[in-house]
Amino acid sequence: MDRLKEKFAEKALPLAAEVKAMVKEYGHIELGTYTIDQVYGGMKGMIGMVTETSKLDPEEGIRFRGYSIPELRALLPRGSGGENLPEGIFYLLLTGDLPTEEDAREVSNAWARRSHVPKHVFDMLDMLPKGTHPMTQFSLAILAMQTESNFAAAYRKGINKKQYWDPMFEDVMNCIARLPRIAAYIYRRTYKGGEHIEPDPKLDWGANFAHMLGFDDDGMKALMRLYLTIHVDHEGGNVSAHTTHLVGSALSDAYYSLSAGMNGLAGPLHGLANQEVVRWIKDLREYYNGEMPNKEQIKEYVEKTLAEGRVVPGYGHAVLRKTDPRYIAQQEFAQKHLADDELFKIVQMLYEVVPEILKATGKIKNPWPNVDAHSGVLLIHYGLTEHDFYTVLFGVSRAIGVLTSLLWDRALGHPLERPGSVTTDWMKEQIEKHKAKATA
Ligand code: CMX
Repeated sequence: MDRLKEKFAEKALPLAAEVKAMVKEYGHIELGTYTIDQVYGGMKGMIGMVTETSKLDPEEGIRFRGYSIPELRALLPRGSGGENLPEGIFYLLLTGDLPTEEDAREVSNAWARRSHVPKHVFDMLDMLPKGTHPMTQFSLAILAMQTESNFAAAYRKGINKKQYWDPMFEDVMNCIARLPRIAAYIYRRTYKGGEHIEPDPKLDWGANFAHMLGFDDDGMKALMRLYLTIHVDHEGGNVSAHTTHLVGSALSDAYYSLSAGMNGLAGPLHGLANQEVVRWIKDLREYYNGEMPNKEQIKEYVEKTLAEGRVVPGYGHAVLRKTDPRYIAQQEFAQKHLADDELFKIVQMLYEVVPEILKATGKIKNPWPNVDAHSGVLLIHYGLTEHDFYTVLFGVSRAIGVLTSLLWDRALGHPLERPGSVTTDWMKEQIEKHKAKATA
């Protein structure tokens, strides 16, 4: 067994026993109540699952295994260019421990060894119309890799449920290792005439991804490491994480589960918002004849967007109530590397103007920018201008969080997920009963 797998087993199996005993003894303890508002409102704030890898605080933002983004920027191993290696955060999410440089290097090497994508995946992609959205291609390619699932093969043969985590570990490692190659293939076939670039196994995971996309400058490699690190995980309830968890709860393997999760990430209220932000800014500029807009014009355009019943992409969040620390991390990167970039200046102006307008509506719970408000401007600066591709980059990173979580689900023996549902007639009956009780 490799060192990382052994370490995972050492951490996960005792916790599985502990959780089982804990639920047996304390399972009856109540955690809170919930309201009709929450049931109709997308279950926001209702505790409904356990996710070991990260926890989101509305005011402070995400903590990965207890560490905030500013803390991790200081603590995780770095690549050249100063940005953290995504391999490091994977190690942290998987084991709960901070990695050494050697640990991160081992993950890099393991992923390089496991990165071979079966030919039929490329053949399948080549059959799709060129104009197929990159997220559709990405989800299909992940699904096409299901032929490789160790978990599905082991289940078919017959496997003790205590061993589920073992083939799932293999699937998770293999799947993550292959995603940059698949994503780069989609990018090159869609936008670069199908001229593909072979991987360079000497490079770390993020740098190799930039290389296969066709960007060999150090700035883009550093950006890719940052990008792939900060997008990994956002606790369990967001659409991509929850979908992966839900589908996986039927013992669907890592490929089925991740492909489903990516279909959720492809929605404009979730990961697709990163492409929508760039489209929206482009439209804004066109509206003002391609000129650099001033704050008054931006204000006018935001108000026009709201009046048309549309959302301002990149702003708001279902849990966060402050500026997203992932936005701040990207803003700091921009201030360091592209302070004079025109698009960055627009993004900065939006930050000054949008929150006040959203607050004034009186209904938007979080007027502050989220991660997607900033990522496009950085990518465009380094030449990755094809914004329909941006959510695939998000997906490559998000796979790390949702798949490590899925592995923990299998190790801890999480069951089939099956919440109750009711009809509006049932709800009306409850309201009548409540009213009768109040007047009795
Ligand atoms: N622009 C305009 N209206 C917004 C808004 C925004 N940025 N954010 C919220 N609202 C609206 C909602 O649509 C809702 O309107 P109705 O009452 O008319 O239905 C109202 O304000 C209340 O919404 P909320 O409780 O504040 O927000 P939700 O938890 O329902 O939704 C989110 C959260 C992210 C979907 C929403 O803020 C939004 O649509 N933002 C723009 C899209 C975006 O940036 N998504 C990316 C999120 C991060 C990610 O997952 O990647």
